[in-house]
Amino acid sequence: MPAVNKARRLKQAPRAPDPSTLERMLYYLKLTREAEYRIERVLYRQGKIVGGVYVGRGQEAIAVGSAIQLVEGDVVLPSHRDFAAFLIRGVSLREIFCNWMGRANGPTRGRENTLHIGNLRLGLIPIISPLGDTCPVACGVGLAFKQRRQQNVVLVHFGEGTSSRGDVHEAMNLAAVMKLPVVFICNNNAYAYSTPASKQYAVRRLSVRGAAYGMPGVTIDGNDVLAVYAGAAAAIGRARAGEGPSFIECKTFRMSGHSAHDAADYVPNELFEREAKKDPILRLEKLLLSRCLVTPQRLAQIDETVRKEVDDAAAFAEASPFPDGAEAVEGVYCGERCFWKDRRAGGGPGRVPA
Ligand SMILES: Cc1ncc(C[n+]2csc(CCOP(=O)(O)OP(=O)(O)O)c2C)c(N)n1
Ligand SMILES: [Mg+2]
Repeated sequence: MPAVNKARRLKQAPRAPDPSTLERMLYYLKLTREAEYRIERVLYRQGKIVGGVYVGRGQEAIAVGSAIQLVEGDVVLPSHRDFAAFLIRGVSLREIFCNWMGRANGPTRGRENTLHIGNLRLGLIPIISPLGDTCPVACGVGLAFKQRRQQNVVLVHFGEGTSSRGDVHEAMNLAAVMKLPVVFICNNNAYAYSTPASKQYAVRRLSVRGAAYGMPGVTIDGNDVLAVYAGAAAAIGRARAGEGPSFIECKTFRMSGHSAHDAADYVPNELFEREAKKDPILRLEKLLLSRCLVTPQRLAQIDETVRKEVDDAAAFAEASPFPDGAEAVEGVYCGERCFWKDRRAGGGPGRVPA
C-alpha cells in the first residue's frame, strides 16, 4: 500500500467525464475486449494458455468507468472480470500476457496464469481465490487510509454470486460502522457459473443491501460507461470526503461462459442476443460519434493502435522463456534469504540471491 500521503494533491473527480476522458475510456474498453479475445479465443484455443481463462466480455464498462477516476494512492481490488482495472492502474499488456502464458518474466514468474497479480505500488491488490475475501481486505486498506488521514479510496469488485457470501456482508457492515472509504461494486452479470440470479437472491435489486448496512445503495446500468462513471464519482467523492462507504450494483451480462472451457449451454440464446444489443463499446462509440467527439477515422485509428498493442504483447510473451523447474520452490517462504524482501530492495525478479 502506498505509504506517502498525497492528500493535499487530491481533488474530487468531476461528475461528467471530459472529451479526453471519454476517448480514454473508449480506448480501454476496446483494448480490454481485444486483449481478452486474443487470450480466450485464440491463445487458449491454440493450447498456448492452459487452465481457467475468465474474461469480462460485455461488462468492461464497469472497471473502466470506475478505475479511470482513481488517483495516486488509491487502491482497487478487481474481480476476475475486471481486466481493465489492471491496465488502467498501469500493469502493462506485456506483463499480463507473460503471466497468462506462464513465462518467467511474468509477475508471478510462471506460477499461475490468471489475473491473480497485484502491485502495491500501483494500488492493485490481486484477486483472492476464495470469492468475497477481497471485501474484508478492502476494509483493511480503507482503515489504513483513515488512520493515516489519507484521502484515498478503495474500490472492490465482486459478482452477484459472491455477494451471497458472509464475508461480503461482514465487510459491508464493518465499513459502514467504521465509515471506511470503500466503494463496494457488485458486477451483477446475471450468472454465477451456471446459477442464474433468480436462484441466487430473492430481492429485486441488490442495491437495497446498501441501506441494510447504513450506506447508500444504487443500481445502475453497468453497460453504460457514463452511468458507471457517474455512480462511481458520487461514491468516490463521498469516500474521499470521509462520509463512508457506498454500494453500487452494476447490471450487466456475462457474454461468455464462466470460463473458456464452458460453452454456457445453460444460458438461453435469446438472452445473449438481447444483451448483445447493449454492448458497452458500441454504445459509447455511437454516443461519441453523435456528439462529434470522434470521427470514424479516429475510431479506426484507435482500433489499429489496440490491435498493434495486443499483437506486440502476445509476440513478446511467446518469445519469453518459461521458468526453470527449480524456481518453483523459490520465494515460497520468507526466511533469511527472502526473494520478496530482496526484490523490494532492488534485487529484481529472478533467483533468490546467495
Ligand atoms: C468461496 C468460493 N466459492 C466458489 C468458488 C469457485 N468460483 C469461482 S468464480 C465462481 C462464480 C462466481 O460468480 P459471481 O460472483 O457471480 O462472479 P462472476 O464469475 O459471475 O463474475 C465460482 C463459484 C470460489 N472461487 N470461491
Ligand atoms: Mg455473476
